Amino acid sequence: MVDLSKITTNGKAIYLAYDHGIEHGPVNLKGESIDPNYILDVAVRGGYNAIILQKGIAEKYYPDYRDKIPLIVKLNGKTKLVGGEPLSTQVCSVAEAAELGAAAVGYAVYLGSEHEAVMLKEFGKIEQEAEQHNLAVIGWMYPRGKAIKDDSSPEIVAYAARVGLELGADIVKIKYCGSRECFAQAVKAAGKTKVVLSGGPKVADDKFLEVIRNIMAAGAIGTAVGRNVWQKENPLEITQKIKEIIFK
Ligand code: FBP
Repeated sequence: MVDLSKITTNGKAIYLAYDHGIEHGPVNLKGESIDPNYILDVAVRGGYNAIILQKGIAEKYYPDYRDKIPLIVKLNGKTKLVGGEPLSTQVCSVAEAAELGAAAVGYAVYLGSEHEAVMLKEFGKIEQEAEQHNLAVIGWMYPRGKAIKDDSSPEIVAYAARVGLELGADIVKIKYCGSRECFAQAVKAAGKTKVVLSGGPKVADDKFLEVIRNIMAAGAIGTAVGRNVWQKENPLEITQKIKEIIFK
């Protein structure tokens, strides 16, 4: 198994996700969060285990931060401008990510989409190449598309986690399914693949921190969230609160 020590602390992790510019467009990057330097500063000052970027931002901004924080490059992406069944294909190779200084690569699979097979195939290839470069692979395992009635039901979230294990992901990034108990089932389904939480739209601090308490009690290793940190008035304050739960 790949060594995750570069992107974990005592087996636990807090990652800052910032690949939203492509997924959601700048509408979600309100105020200072439009500036990649602002986010990278939050990540460094907040003591994050890694920052998650697409290759364009990594190329232009990460060189100044290379010694300060590990990088996770998200290898595929899609805009929200296309209708129909979700398909996100590779826009960056594993070799390019390694060249950019990545410690790990990420890839989203929209399970249940009519295009699922395309993403599963790419994921398999990425796994193989990442092993050659000694990089960890993080699977954004997101059930989505018209076949998926409820993308955060306990069954579907556990299914997504399990697919990550079956595909060889080192870490899966999954949505919350509503309770500590059901998340524990997803962690169990993921087996030796580690589990991190994917955040979602901004919610009140108390609600968000309760979710983090639940996923950690369920056996997750941490979080890979974006909006619930950098859309907050004080991203460093919420970061501290999240870290107190993850690393306690
Ligand atoms: P958030 O914590 O802001 O939800 O970020 C996690 C993430 O997976 C990002 O990496 C990605 O850009 C975004 O969510 C995708 O959002 P959506 O679920 O709306 O496609």
